[in-house]
Amino acid sequence: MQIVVLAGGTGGARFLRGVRAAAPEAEITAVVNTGDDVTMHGLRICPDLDTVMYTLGGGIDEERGWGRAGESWTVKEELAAYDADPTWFGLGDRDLATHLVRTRMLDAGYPLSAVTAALCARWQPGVTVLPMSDQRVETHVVVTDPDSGRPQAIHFQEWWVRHRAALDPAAFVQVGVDAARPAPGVVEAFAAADAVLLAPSNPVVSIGTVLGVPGLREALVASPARIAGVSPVVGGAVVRGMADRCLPAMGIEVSAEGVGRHYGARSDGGLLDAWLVAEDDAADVPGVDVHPRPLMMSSPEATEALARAALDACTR
Ligand code: FO1
Repeated sequence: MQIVVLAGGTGGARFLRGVRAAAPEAEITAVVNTGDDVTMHGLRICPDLDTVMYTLGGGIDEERGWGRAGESWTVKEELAAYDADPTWFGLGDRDLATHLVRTRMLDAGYPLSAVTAALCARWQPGVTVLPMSDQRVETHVVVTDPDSGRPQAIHFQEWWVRHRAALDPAAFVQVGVDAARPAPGVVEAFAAADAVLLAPSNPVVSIGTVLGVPGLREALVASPARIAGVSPVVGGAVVRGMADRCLPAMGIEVSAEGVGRHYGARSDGGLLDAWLVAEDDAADVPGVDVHPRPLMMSSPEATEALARAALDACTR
């Protein structure tokens, strides 16, 4: 069985761990958001690719949901001692090795997909981890500058990490997306898929960014597989992350129904054949099979059961 999962960071990575447990014999391909990527201190950092790789490879810090377990912060402290900006972004000592290897390979001319495969050779995630694109796409957030009162665009990481998403986002812009194409293997994976899953990742800055890569959405909806999504919103609130800060900026209601309607019914030009929502969430999404299921990934067993329910919704 060939399964393709569109994923962002922490929620997407945990969901992928459940898919791997639910379908141990399947060939699983993760198509991962790279819009969060950023260059800091001269190093290329790919948060969602790393979160997927570490989570599936057993290196993730489970409590933070990003970065390495058993991390130390000596280099970060030394950088701060030099007042070397940005001091607000946490670069762990172990995590730095990933960025050093990635940056060296990128500088040598390897595409991001090849770099990711090389890094995954160490971590053995058990799924194929593909960046959405080999071309750089960076999410920037348009906010109102507190001093001048004028709109300015800041990198997503500055908005999310430095400002904790407190600055109201007027818009999200994917810088570079027009020149981007799906990474090698992405279109092929959709064409060969028996099931396609949208992880409970941020519908705007994660799933939305992946779908914004020219040609990717077309390849997804042309897949012979059924497409099932998992709501990242439970009971009108996001389970984790900052989707509730992003959805209103796009005019999307912060509800399972709102996100389901945003993705839309595949039969009506949208994405979904099926939509998994929490058992207490009513969601009327015309043209889409809505399945009330336990959505909280509160344990490996619960996560596996959720993944199995999503796969079942694809094989109906
Ligand atoms: N998130 C934070 O809240 N604070 C940080 O200092 C931080 C550093 C960081 C470093 C590497 C990395 O791969 C991820 C990091 N993240 C941090 C998480 C990151 O902002 C998010 O994982 C995604 O970009 C949003 O899903």
